[in-house]
Amino acid sequence: MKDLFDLAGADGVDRERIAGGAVLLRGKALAGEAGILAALDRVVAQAPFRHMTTPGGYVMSIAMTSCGEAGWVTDRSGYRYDRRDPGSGQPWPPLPSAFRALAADAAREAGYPDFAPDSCLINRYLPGARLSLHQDKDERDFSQPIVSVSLGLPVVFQFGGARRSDPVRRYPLRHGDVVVWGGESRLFHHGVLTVKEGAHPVLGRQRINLTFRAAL
Ligand code: MD6
Ligand code: FE
Repeated sequence: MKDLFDLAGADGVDRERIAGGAVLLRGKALAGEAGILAALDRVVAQAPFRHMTTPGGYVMSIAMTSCGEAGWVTDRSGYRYDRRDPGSGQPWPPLPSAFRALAADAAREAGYPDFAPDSCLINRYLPGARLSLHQDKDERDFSQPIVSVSLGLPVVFQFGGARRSDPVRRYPLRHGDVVVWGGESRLFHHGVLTVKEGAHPVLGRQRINLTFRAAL
């Protein structure tokens, strides 16, 4: 669905408004790809991916880790942001400068010049993993957007509305795509369909999603 907001920037990145306050920047992460992937390896070496348990007792199909001042965690007691990695008891690795630069640049391009993330949640999907419709509402300040970076295998992103029963639209997300999301759609329901079997030329048999948040 294209509208008047859609245009290609000087860098050739295609901008598509997918809802009020939400913009899809196709291929935005590609220019800095090598630096992002090197930083990702360093974070994961320090804070490995793990499968967390939901408050209801289900083990998530997505493996997660975080970096920044706080990381998103879930266990039997609930969802929250925690300043320490529950796996190690240590603080999370700091936000790499390459991560911070990409998040700030994408947010600015989408109309959020003051985005100051203090957390990056890193999700790893192997083929068969999915994320059911949810709202991101554990952050303190909903005036700040979320910046979401897709790497590796493609997936279909589902984007609904304020109510769970609202109609859902679907957007394919590929390696390097960035979604910036805030304003009137900040609390809209969303999720991803099951990642299909495949092998990405750079990342292999997985999809990685980075979501930057102002959590604390
Ligand atoms: C994913 N993303 O793309 C899951 N949440 O793997 C999210 O749940 C998400 O992409 C808030 C804002 C952007 C997102
Ligand atoms: Fe989310």
